[in-house]
Amino acid sequence: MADYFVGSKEYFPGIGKIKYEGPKSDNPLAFKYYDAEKVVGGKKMKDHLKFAVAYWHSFCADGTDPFGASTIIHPWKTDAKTPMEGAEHKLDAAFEFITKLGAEFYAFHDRDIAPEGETPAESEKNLIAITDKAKKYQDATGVKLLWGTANIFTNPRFLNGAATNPEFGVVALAAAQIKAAIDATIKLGGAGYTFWGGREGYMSLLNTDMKREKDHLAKFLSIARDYARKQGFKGAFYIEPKPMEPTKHQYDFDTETVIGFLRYYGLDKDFRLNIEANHAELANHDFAHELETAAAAGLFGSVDANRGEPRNGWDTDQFPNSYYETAAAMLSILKVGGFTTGGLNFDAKIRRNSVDPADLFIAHIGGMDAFAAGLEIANRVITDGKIAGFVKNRYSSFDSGDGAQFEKGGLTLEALSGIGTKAGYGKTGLTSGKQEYLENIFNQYLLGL
Ligand code: XUL
Ligand code: CO
Repeated sequence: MADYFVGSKEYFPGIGKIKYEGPKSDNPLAFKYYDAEKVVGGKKMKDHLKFAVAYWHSFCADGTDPFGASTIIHPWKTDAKTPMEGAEHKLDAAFEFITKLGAEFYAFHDRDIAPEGETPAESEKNLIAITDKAKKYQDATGVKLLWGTANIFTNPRFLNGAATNPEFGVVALAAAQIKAAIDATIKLGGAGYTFWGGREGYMSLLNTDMKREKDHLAKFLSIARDYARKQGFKGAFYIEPKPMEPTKHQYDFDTETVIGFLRYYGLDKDFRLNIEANHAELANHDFAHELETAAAAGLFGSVDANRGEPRNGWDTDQFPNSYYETAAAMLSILKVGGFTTGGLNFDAKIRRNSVDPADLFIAHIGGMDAFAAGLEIANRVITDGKIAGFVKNRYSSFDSGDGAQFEKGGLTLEALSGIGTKAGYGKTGLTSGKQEYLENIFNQYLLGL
């Protein structure tokens, strides 16, 4: 039996199972660092990293940009007579690609996997038919669904938003999609369900009632949660922050904003964060900053693994390739105990001039290698313990005595001020933060790979 899946037709002929060949390999279709079964820090690489292939970028996006037509030919689209046949071929191509690559998960929007019909009922019927087939393919291959979601931003009816749309009728149509997408996610055993608020924001304050829109968004999320739980969904709900694009301002601006929103509306028991590297950058944050912010709130969930182009102000969704950034991210992820329901979903697309079928493999291989290397580097930082030891010691004055009392809430402002006044100025506070020393240590681990 082949160690990969081929459906009605082989869509990536000439490419077999991608194998680990080590850092010296010059085979572009081999892993240099990602060795799925290798144990790092007590766990296999594949179980740490939980890679997912994003359906929309890999099997739908065709290189179109605001200045040019499509450049990437998808044979699974061109060889189909009807949209449903196209969806079936796309599913074949997706499972062939995912199994050849050796990723264990995938993620999709409803409209990526099945076409919209003439009516909401027909759309739902299409989704049920294709996901029935996806279930069979999952069972046959062992590939799992990291999360499902609904595309409630592409169709023109969502031009003023979905859950935050000023027209009730649009909110109801968004609900029809979300309900069907939740059903599909449950059927496929999805570990999560993601809400990325594509157009849940505003283009102008002059036509916007912000309070009402945010209330509607919270109401929508809470009834979606209630429905899914009633249907037996045990997985995580994710909110994926992004500050802007396509709206001028998106309500889920960044992780800190989402945490405030979830807590204000009492949604923080069920919802966690799906953090995307490129979105972090658009919000003027480091990727690791967003991960640590979610972790500090106990709301870390999953990751959309990609990168931006630092000098471009938009979401370029490129494949991750900075070992420094993946190491910093993996350090934050390991510190919080690793993924539970989440994983590393490649919300990334090949450039429009990457027109060879092999380019899709090469891009994913690079991203998987970057995170595997990041994992090894982060594991060494943790095992060695120098940096963590430094951080622990930096706060040690709160571990006992008056500092510990303060942390416990045992000191009034008068008592605290009394301690400061009695101690006097002296040299208190003139302690080095040792940033360069720590950065140098981090670089030693990076190069010691
Ligand atoms: C858009 C984006 C989405 C979400 C899923 O910027 O990241 O693809 O990940 O809707
Ligand atoms: Co994303």
